[in-house]
Amino acid sequence: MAKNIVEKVLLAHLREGDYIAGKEIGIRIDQTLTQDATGTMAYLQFEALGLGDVKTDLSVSYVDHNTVQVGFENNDDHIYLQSVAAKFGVVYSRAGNGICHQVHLERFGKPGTTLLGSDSHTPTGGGVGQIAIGAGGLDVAVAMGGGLFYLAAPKVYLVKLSGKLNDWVTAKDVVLKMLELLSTRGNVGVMLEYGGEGVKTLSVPERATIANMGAEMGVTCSIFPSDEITRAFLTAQGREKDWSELSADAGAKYDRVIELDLSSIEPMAAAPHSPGNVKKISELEGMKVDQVCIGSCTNSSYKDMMTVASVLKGKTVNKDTSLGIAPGSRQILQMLAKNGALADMIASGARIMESACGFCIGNHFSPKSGGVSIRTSNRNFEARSGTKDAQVYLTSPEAAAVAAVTGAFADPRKSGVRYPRVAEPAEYLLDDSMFIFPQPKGKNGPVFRGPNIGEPPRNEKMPESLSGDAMAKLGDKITTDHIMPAGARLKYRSNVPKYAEYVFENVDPTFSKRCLENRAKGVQNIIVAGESYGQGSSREHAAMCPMYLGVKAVIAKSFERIHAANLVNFGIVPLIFRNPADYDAIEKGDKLSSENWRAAVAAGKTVVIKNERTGAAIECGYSLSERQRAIIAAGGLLNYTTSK
Ligand code: MIC
Ligand code: SF4
Repeated sequence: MAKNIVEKVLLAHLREGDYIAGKEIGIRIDQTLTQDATGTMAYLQFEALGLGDVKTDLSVSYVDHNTVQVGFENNDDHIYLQSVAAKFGVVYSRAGNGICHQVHLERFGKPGTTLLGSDSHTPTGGGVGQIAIGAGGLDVAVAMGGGLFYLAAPKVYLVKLSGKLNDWVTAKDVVLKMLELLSTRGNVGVMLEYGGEGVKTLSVPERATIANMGAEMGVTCSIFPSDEITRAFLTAQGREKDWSELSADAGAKYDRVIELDLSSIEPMAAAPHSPGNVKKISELEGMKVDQVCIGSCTNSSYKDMMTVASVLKGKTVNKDTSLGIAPGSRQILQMLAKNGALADMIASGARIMESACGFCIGNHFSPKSGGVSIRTSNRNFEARSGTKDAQVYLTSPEAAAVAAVTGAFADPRKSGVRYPRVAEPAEYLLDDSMFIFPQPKGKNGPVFRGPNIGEPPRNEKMPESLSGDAMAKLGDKITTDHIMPAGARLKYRSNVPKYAEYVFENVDPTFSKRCLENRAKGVQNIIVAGESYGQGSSREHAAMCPMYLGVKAVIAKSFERIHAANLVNFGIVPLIFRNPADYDAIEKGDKLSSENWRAAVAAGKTVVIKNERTGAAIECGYSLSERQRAIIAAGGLLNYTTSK
């Protein structure tokens, strides 16, 4: 039978289950990646699982998220990661080598393979024809140990591209257009497959930009065919041997087909505070801009940087605007340094930042109070930049560079600047000296653990009954940045009791303290939320820290995929209102209870929650496989896996 690309790759990796849309399947994972902010916990859990050396074809540990090294904690984490990588056979990418997704695309991504990463933008690998999926650190730890990764067999949407992008219109605008079409919610369980004649006009880094921001739509991943353009990219990276062809069979079936004419797209921007709040740049023209940040795993490729350099050449950044640029990898930074583009950037007044996540995760470069910041990254959630009332817009590097010079939003097509046509290089600069490849056994020293590095926490077994307080009543689209802020708090990622103090810091600063008081009294904690709870990051701390605070259930109208899986992994039950209107039947502070909920979940039955204040009986369901229900009963995946 004719197969689409997703089916081809998934069926080749299928090890458990029947491939029927919506049913759980277990797939083999060929490659894994971790980054430092999720990685310390992932490797601590990997150690706790006691599975010995990694069993994948390739596992890479990147240090890219938190490289500011304020205080000892950060650097201690890096040394831990380096020593644990050496011990278990993981490649270590040192701080300064670049952002995990960009570097992985350059040096390791391989068409037709599966990649699981403890970061929600792992799907960037779809640009080179990988089924690349973001997951919590514990899922990645299990995959490193040779365990399967479980997901629902997806629905596949074909995005059929035609035409060609006009000058100044970019891959970022394509994906912003996709966000306008699909929005940031309601796409759980979907994989996007890009096809059509228009694909041939897009380079691998452009495809990667598009695949990267599928994460913002909540799709599991996005994948492009592997064709002659892919071959040329891999050849330029000195890896032609990694190339293989990957295309859909004629007559392949899809659950939905979305037609998109590239020539009809205009320069776009995502307005505050959601990547789905898409506008045309022409609607924003003239708005003053205080800050511009160019980089991140979405838009920091060689072409992105060369285009920006050429817009900036011979000009000075507007006096009221501050410009920061972070090239995505050391490969790119070295190329810019050699060909003079870096000198053009510096001469314009741009502040060159490390090749790391930096500004994107709110680690530095926070805008002024109420400031307008244009960023080429993928998320503009409230407070993520480190400034709660900042107004963050997401655009292409082209539009961002033009705004840095003019000091205001400007349609780049009307900027008067000649469009810089940058070709993909025939050869990239190859220098793998900032990777530490694992040595043969017996050559590795002990694992280093600084004082900030604690034990990975475990949950207790699921209690027989639920009886607790609704500690928070939240609206729709609560992101993991709302639940567990990163930025300045990042350095506590390996210290859960400390990090847990900041749960919902920007939403309800008393949440953590109140939960701990309840926990001490033996009262359970419950979170109530609206639609699409847990959008955004894969950070499992958004489940792990609430677990530490004694949260037993989250009742929401709907959940996003990675966060729901993380809740299960830490033994918190993601309950879904059977009738969304019941959301109104609970208020913050209400006492909620459910006798025998453990038995109900074990049997796959409806959980009935009683509101003690009103007497209302609220029916809740869940979207959990039998395996997941067993994990919850055991109090999380760590308990479940070690007991097996
Ligand atoms: C993000 O972009 O939100 C992050 C920071 O990369 C996260 C991972 C993390 O919180 O460490 C993600 O996307 O998964
Ligand atoms: Fe890093 Fe930002 Fe990409 Fe997350 S989205 S991996 S913080 S660059």
